[in-house]
Amino acid sequence: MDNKIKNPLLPGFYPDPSIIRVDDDFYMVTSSFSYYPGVPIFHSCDLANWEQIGHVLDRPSQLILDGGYISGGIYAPTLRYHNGIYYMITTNVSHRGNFIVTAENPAGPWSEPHWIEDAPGIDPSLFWDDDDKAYYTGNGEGENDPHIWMSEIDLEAFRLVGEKKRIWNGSMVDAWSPEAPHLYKKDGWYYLMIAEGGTEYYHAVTIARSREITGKYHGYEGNPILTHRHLGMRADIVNVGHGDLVELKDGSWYMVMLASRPYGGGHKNMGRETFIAPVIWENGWPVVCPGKGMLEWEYPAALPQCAQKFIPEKDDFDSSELAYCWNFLGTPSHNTAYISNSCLHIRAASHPLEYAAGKYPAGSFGFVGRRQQHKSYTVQVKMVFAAEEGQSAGIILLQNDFQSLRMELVCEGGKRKIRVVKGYRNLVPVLTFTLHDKPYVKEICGEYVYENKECTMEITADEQDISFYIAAQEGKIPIAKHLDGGFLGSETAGGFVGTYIGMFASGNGRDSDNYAAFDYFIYAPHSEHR
Ligand code: 6LW
Repeated sequence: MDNKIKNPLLPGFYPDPSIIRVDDDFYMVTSSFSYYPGVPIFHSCDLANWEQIGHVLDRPSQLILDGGYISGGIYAPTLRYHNGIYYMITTNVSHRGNFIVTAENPAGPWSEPHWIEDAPGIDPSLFWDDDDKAYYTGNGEGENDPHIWMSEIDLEAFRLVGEKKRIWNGSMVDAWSPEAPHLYKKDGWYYLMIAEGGTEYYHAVTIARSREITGKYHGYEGNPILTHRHLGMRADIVNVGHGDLVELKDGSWYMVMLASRPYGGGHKNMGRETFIAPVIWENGWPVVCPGKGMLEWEYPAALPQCAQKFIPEKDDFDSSELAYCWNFLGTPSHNTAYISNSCLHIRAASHPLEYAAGKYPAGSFGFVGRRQQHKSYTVQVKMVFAAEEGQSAGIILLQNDFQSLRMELVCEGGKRKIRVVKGYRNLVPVLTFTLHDKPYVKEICGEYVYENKECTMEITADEQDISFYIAAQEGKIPIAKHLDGGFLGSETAGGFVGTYIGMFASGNGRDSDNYAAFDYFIYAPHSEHR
């Protein structure tokens, strides 16, 4: 039976994974930034096959994203379980900082946020000692004073107790961005595992240990325990870091972590994804990827195979609820989108998707999208949109607030047309308008006069070679062919997100009650993940 554990474990933009085992079940969460609902949660019983069981933050009261930007919102969640309760602790960098939600069932419902006052920094984590006392670890604020701190925490009152203690600065004298601290206890030692080097090419996982929970923590002389920084920027897998450990029932260990797959010129269009590696312990320290020293594409099965529900390539929008793979951008409002008659209706809300920058008042984007999970794929949608003057709707490859590629049915000067638009922040000043002090370029890559309201749109991506077509009576018509998708990589875009493939409708600056109706959406990968 082929039940290998394959990397990436969660392909596409799923960074900062955190994992737990509860008896025979594994659960995992990842960051979600300004996408809504937030913090996707997955279940597995064999470590190889994962199924999304919901989102931890699925109500507007749990996830306020107003005023943020795409790489704001929810950072690095930690998932833990103690005495029958599931805890998810994370940071909303756009609203009030660090908070905890709890649940009796990991599929939800999860509680309202319990905000942790006076807890600076990001990447909070929780740990319970044998005496049931709970501890909070987090990273210190500020570029100039990077460190990891800890405090006892009262999880009845959800507040920090006693003094905050600095426990480690990282493994190197000039350690950069010590973050993602997680505590574990094994054989009488407290292990503090962190990420270092920043979340790009120099990313690494390092570890320290202490006999007392509050320290002193001594760094492992063999640090880092995992990195790909020495493989160069064009390696198959880069950015490896930000890990969390899990112990199986049989006493074997694994680490999940984030990493990226650059392609087509070293571009990381899929952002940071979730990977896994086996771990053994030698002389009281973990050895990750024993005998190899780097992540591999697959590992032998850890456990007997469990049934997995495969996500179909085609979504006909037959269910009244959106499938878990779909996200909004920013917190939606009640009328952002709805499903009826097996169609997803998206309101042409005020905000142009041309640039999604700066402010995310609830409901400002008419956008529903899913992650790009493969290097090469075909996407097809069938859409009906009675575009009124200035309005547009269609499909978009959205990297961030400034970088996107879309095909839209637009009404301009009383004429309907289909066009492909490339929007990007240009570092070289060109004749353009200025947004947030940075020049922003909008390039029309192809245009086609189109009187119809109904349109079948297709994107094919052969790695970075991207083409847009519509299906018309005359056959398949190319609107723009062989565009270079490399600018959708997170290394040029900056920030923390990966590319989304979405359906959108926009009033382009003017709010409206007009909806675009999407009959179906097909996402068909051309090959396996790697
Ligand atoms: C996250 C930090 C990081 O909070 O990137 O890779 C930040 N590590 O730990 C955003 O994902």
